[in-house]
Amino acid sequence: MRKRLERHLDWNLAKRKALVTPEWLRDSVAQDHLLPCADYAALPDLKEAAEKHCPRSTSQSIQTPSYKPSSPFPSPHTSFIESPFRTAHVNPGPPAFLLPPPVPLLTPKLDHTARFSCSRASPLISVNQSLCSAFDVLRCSRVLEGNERSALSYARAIARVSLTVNSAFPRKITASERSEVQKLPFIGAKISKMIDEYLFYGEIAEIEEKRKSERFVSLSLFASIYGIGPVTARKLYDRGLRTLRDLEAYYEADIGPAPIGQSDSTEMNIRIALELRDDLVQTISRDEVEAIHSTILDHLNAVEPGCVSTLVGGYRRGKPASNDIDIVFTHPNTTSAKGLCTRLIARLRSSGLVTHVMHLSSFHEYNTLRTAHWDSLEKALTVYRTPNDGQHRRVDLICALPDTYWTAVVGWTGGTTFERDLRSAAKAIGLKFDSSGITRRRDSKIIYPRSEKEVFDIIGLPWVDPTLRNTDA
Ligand code: TTP
Ligand code: MG
Repeated sequence: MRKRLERHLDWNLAKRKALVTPEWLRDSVAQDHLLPCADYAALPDLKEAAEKHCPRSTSQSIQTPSYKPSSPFPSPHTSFIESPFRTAHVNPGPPAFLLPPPVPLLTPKLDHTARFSCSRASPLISVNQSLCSAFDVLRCSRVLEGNERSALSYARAIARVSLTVNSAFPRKITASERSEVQKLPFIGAKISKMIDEYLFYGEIAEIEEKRKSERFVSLSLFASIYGIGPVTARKLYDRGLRTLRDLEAYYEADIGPAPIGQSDSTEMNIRIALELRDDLVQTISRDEVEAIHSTILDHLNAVEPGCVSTLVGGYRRGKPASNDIDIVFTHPNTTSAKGLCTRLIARLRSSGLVTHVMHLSSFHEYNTLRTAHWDSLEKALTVYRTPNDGQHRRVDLICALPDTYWTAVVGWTGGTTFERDLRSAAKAIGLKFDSSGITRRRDSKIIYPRSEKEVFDIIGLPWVDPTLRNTDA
């Protein structure tokens, strides 16, 4: 109804657009070209406007791939870049098996009460965001203190309360719903009590105290430096260090000047991270993520034409700003894919785009005698320097073999609890999932999914769009 529409959109603006129903998009995708809009006008009064302003079909079709897992590799191709809130993102030509899955235009209804978070829909901003952020203080504190078990409880509670209670749609937890929440898996007595306290007072005393505690503040600060984990953070604290200044003094005294190029020791990485801290603490906008991805791809395709890549990590989950940039890439030809990361790094370094390589690991062959996967991904954790303004950014480059491309994409998209639950869900049906493949436990048979959707199918999970994998606070 016009009245209803006008609650959201000015009528004059509506008349300047082609306002159509979702069927237009669905049918256009199905027919692989942009259909005329008039028949899909959102309101009869807007039919004329829809016709007038309809985007015209160009010679380039919609580029939604037809999904043919067993197709051979056709032509070489450019990369595909994620659009923020969609899954399919294809430029012409990738080999069919490396194309993303057809986009489910409507995400199938996911069960908010499912045990594993990888079967639930976890949007970027939770309806219970401040409660999640509060629990995250305790989760971080437990990680910093080396109490993994307790940290896991809070991580699970966050993933649980982040979306909803026992209802069809995400809803803010209210006093009337607390008993429903408290029945959910992973919401034990202590967390229940905290939820009560939060509902009553709007905050949780233990968490507010923790936020202010000197130990928590210092440990968090130390652990924010790349290379400093909880154990080192505690050691530094025990030596009497409290501030960034203390840290700088300590590492400068102990280690000497920062090296250029690849650093092999953790201490060197810490030294570099401290030196570049002002740049590295800045978050990276989506535009910048895309620009850096695009530059790296140009270099990648110069090294080996025909590569494909996906921007993964928080960017893919729709985060407006990321702490680092994670890129998974491969080449359809296994031989060309091997060693690609090392070759790319050599090129990026000689062009001055990569200033430091914090870690570089090469492929390991899969050993069938082991039930655990060897890491068959080639990884470079780097510092990238933007050519325009010389800002340093953390960029993780993950090169997969074509067979492990989709498990790598799923494994590096996150979030952390989503990934953990994905492994648990796989284990529950006798499989082992990690970024470098899926193994059947009983006979170590390796299964290589031919698409991201197939990863979910094999593990028996419903498809969850990347933007709904934000299980962490
Ligand atoms: P991160 O880059 O650490 O986190 P993020 O991208 O979700 O958020 P941000 O960068 O903004 O802080 O990790 C991305 C994903 O990659 C995450 O799901 C975990 C996975 N991962 C690994 O599998 N191995 C690793 O060594 C790291 C660092 C991440
Ligand atoms: Mg990241």
